[in-house]
Amino acid sequence: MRRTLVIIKPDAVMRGNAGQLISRFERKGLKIVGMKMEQLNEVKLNTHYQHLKDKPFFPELVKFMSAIPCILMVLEGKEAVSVVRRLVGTTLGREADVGSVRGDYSMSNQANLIHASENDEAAEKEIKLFFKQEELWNYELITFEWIYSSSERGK
Ligand code: IDP
Ligand code: MG
Repeated sequence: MRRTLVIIKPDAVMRGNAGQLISRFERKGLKIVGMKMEQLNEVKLNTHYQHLKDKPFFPELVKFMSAIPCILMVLEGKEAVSVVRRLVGTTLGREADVGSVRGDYSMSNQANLIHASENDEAAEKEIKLFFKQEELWNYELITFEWIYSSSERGK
């Protein structure tokens, strides 16, 4: 099983979409192992969006992401990183596949409701950046028995 970081961005919180978005992850069969609300500061956003620092839209992105609190989640499942990226859809909401979060809710290249880690390496770094060890919960999700085959669960 793998873990990935999801941020429900300020636009989704402000538009009242958080519950519906959390539901999408639950109904897919992902396990919530961490969840909290936090207003992200510039220091953390500089680290998180390091790869975009030289882009002209970077200052606007930081302003948007720090405007109000976000909801941060860590989700667990088999190949969780790529599964969640597909559920979220491509960056530009206007062109994202219908059925994906961005395809269903977004018209924008910035206000696209959700951040999801891009690969396993990024997920590990991002989870460390936003969550303390004691904020990640180890519990058995008994529905996994009905979500996966026994060989997929490694049992
Ligand atoms: P991703 O969120 O799909 O992984 P990235 O390229 O990593 O996309 O960009 C991070 C975030 O920066 C995007 O989700 C979006 O909010 C914002 N962003 C990306 N490209 C643009 C742009 O061209 N204009 C404004 N904001 C952008
Ligand atoms: Mg990205």
